[in-house]
Parts: sequence; structure tokens; C-alpha cells
Amino acid sequence: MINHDVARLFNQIADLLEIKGEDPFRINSYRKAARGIDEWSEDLTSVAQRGELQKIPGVGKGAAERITQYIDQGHITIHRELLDEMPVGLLELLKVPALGPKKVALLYRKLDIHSTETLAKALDDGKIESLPGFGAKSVEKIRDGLKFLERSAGRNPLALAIETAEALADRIRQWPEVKKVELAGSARRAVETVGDLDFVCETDKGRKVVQRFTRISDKAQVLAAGSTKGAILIADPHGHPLQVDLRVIEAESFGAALLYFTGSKAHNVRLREWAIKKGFKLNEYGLFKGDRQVAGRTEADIYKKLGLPWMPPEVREDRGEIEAKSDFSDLVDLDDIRGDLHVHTDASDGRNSLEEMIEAARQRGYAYLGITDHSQSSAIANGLTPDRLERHVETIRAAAKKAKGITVLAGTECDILADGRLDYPDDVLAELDIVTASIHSAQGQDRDRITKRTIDAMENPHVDMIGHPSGRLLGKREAMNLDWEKIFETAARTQTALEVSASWHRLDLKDVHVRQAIEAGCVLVINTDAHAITNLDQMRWGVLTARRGWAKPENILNTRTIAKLRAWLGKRSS
Ligand code: DGT
Ligand code: CA
Ligand code: CA
Ligand code: ZN
Repeated sequence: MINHDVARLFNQIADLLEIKGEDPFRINSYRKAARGIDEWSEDLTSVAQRGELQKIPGVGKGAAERITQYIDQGHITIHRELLDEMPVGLLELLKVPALGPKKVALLYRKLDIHSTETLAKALDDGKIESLPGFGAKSVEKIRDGLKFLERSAGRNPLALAIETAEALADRIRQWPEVKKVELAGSARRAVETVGDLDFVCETDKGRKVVQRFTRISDKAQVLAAGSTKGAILIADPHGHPLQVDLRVIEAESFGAALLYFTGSKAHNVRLREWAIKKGFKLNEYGLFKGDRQVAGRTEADIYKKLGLPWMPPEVREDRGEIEAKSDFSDLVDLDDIRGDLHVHTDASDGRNSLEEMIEAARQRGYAYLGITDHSQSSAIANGLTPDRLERHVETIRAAAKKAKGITVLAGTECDILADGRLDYPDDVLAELDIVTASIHSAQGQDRDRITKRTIDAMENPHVDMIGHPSGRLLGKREAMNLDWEKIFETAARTQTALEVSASWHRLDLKDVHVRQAIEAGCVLVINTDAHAITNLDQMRWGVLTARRGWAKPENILNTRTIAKLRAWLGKRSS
């Protein structure tokens, strides 16, 4: 499908023409054509073969010629010419949230600002305030916009994005004109980082709802406001800027819009192709047979008419889900989780006491809890020496006896040392109910060494699980350079569970590794690595990540009953 690429080129041509100060009519015709092309569900190449390009809304003779040129030559001459005569940095400037083509044009013509660097410099020099139409407020917006662009390409960790989204949705839902509001986009699909939030809102009073939306907070910056959509820039709970898009739509198209704006783009494209094969046309307004809408109110109606099961948003990535012949209704859910097997207490670096952690787990309805404080080499984490561990285990066993309705397992999160040894001797590990082994040091070792460290740990019969296997921290630290194939093969053979760390900083294993591990026959375990009772709530991020890897309850150790868990642990250490 080349449609999206062609539409993007057309929009870029329009932007560049606008910066140049060309005829608004001509600019507008490029934008109209871009919209028509982007919404057209059939590949342009086939349309061109039949000589029917001009049937696409917005596409006239000139646009049709340019599309043909793209198909024949892979580029569009006018686009090349514009890029030749204008600095490429202008395209980057157009990505700054507070800057549209009009403002970029002014900055370029009056101050020769043609890149994010020259923009940053002009901001520092205080030059922009002097331009007509650029008050202190819009300068502030540009400054924020630039920061937003610079900060790891503007992506936010999933958990922060969803927390922000849920708070916004609660507000939006209360407006009298709103019948329904749903989160869409990458956040609904639970992608590990989120570019911007997307909401789809059912209403007959679109303009009014958009107006309310742009006033949702006095700190929000308004990026766009119209009759069908609004966009604002707000701050997430950690003060990072986050763009929020809201689309308003009437009831008969709500499901179609939700489906479209949930994406992913790749899933949409595949679904549209599938629809065409079945003689339908699919867009964000509905599923059509000729001009007649045959579905659109709900996502489920649309999938059903297409002969497909409703697909959970987490699998909508064009990773084989449409062809899968699976209805995905049996993916693991938060309700399936019966316990958490990796938590810390104030015996090492946790904030809460053993009793508090047990009580919090019991209140969540968990059947079991694994206490896994740090081992001796984790000095900054107040890791336990064998002597302290021995006393800690006694305390845990005493508390376990008193705890009602929950089984408490005594364990450790044992460091895998830089030389590959474990941080406790085997006879110490043998006394424990559960052992997680994790790497916390020398993460930069080469692939062979770091892989061998993990594998050696798995070969130890006392080691039940590997904690946060890749060691990555979202947006902060890269994953270790591991040979995943070997890791999965060894984990499957030794039946060592691989953790899906639910900690919002980690999500580790990540989605694609979850899927590979399952295909390799591994057992997974979703743990929070909680260092405080409130962290137990992070289980949901791990479950979402596992669902993105198509995990079912039977793939996840901590969906098992305590009896089955005990049986599994018993088999391993014999
Ligand atoms: P993000 O925001 O970068 O984390 O990722 P998304 O997936 O939320 O992407 P976004 O916000 O640009 O657009 C939301 C959804 O809208 C996207 O997942 C699919 C749909 N969409 C947006 N643009 C296009 C497009 O050009 N073609 C198609 N087929 N779908 C699109
Ligand atoms: Ca988005
Ligand atoms: Ca968006
Ligand atoms: Zn831990």
C-alpha cells in the first residue's frame, strides 16, 4: 500500500508551498488530495492501472499525474524541487507542536530560522518575541514544543500515559453532550511507550465537546480545535508534556472510528485489504457495501461482518493476528493472576514491612506471595548476608503461619554476579521456597559473557525464575546484549520461569520476547518487583505486556493454584 506515503508527500508539498507563500488555492488542493488518498482503502497502484485515480475524492488531473509519477519513478518532481530550494530542517520545525506552516513561514522569512537548532538559538537570544504575532505566550508554547520534540522523540512510558488518560476520560465522561468516550491509539493497544493519547467520543454536539475539551485545564495548550477534532498539550504525572487528540463522532460511526484510531496503522491497512477481498470498503465512518453502511456502531459488528472475531487492542499490530484463526478471548487477564512472586520488604530496600506486604497482597485477593529481598552483593539495596537471610526466613515462616488465607513463600532475589556465580551458595538457596536470579551489575558485558551468566543461573536447579531478564529501563537504559534464542531454549529445557516485570519502568520481558519465549516452550511469571505496597498495583502493566505477546493463563506460572505452584516448585528443586 503506497497510499499513506503518497498522502504524506502531498501534505509536505502543501506545507512547503505554504512556507514559500504560494497561492492558498493550490496549497489547499494538495491537502484535499492528501486526505482523499489517505482515506482511500484500495492501493493507488491498482486504481492507477484501471485509470481511475480521479475517482478518488480531491484528486484532479494534476494530482493524478503526480501519483502516476510516484508509481513510475518513486518520487514526485515538485516535491524534490521544493526540497532542493528550501532547507530540509523546515520539515523538522513543522513537527514542533506549537508550530504550523504559517508560523514556520514567518520564522523562516523574517529570522532565517530553518532548523530546530536555529530555532533554539533564536529563543535563547530573545529574538522571537520581537516578531509580530509572537507574544510571550506563544514563545513559551514554542519553547515547550521544542522540549517535547527533544525528549526521547516525545514518547511517554505506558503507565504514565494511561494514568493521565483515565483521569481525562473520567472528566470527559461527565459532560452532558458526551454519550461515550473511549481511549484509542497506542495507549489502548498498551504499547510500551506512547507518542500521544487519542480519544474517540460519541456525541451529536461535536463542536461543543471539542470546545470543552480545549478548556479541560487552564494549563493545557490548544494545538487544534475544530468541528471534528481537538488537540491539546498537557503534562503527565511526572511533568512531561503529552499531546492529547480527541475525535468526535456520531453513534453510527463510533465503532468504526474507535477501530480506526486504535490502530495500529499496520493492522488498519491489513484489515482494509481484508475488507476489500470480501467486497467491502472500510474507513473510519464504517464498513460499506457500495454506498450502504453495513456496520459501524461497534467494533465487534465490523469484525463480525468481516468474518473475524473481535480482536483485543493489544494484538492489533499486524503480527499475524488477522490470519491467526484464534479468537484471542483466552489471553491472560488481571483476574487470572493469583499471586506475586517477586516483592521486597524493608529487610532489604523495600519501604513496607513484611506484615504490611502480606496484608496488602491478601487484600488484593491473592492466594500467595513470594518474599524475595536482595542478596548480599546488592549493597546499595541493603542486600542480606547469609546470616541475615537465615533470620529473615525464620521471620517470614512465623508470619506465614499467622497469615490467614494467603500462602507466604520465603525466597530471595539472588544476584547473578559479574563472573557468573550466584550470590549465595547452593546450601543457602536450598533452604528457600523460591529463588529469583537477576543481573544487577556489569550489564555492559559482551553478548557471550552476559548470555552465559544468565544461562548458568538457569542451569542451577535451585533457581526458579530469572528476574527482569533484559535489564532495560524504559527511556533510560538499553537492554543487555543477550542471545535470546539461547536464553529461551535454556529456559524451556531447564523449565526456569522468565519474568515479565510489571514494573512500569521495565516491562521486561517485552511484548515480542514474551511471544518468542512462549513459542519456544518457556514458562513465564508476571511479577511487580514491588518495593512498596502501592507498587502491587503495577501488575496490570505486566499483564498488558504479556497479552501483547499473546500469552494465555497456562503460559503464566502465577495463574496456577497454590497446589500446582508448589508442585511445580517441588519438581524443579529435586
Ligand atoms: P503513537 O501515538 O505514536 O504512540 O501511536 P498511535 O498508534 O497512537 O498513532 P497516532 O496517534 O498517530 O494515530 C492513532 C491511530 O490512528 C493509529 O494507530 C492508526 C490511525 N491512523 C493514524 N494515521 C493513519 C494513517 O495515515 N493511516 C491509517 N490507516 N491509520 C492511521
Ligand atoms: Ca497516539
Ligand atoms: Ca494521535
Ligand atoms: Zn527485585
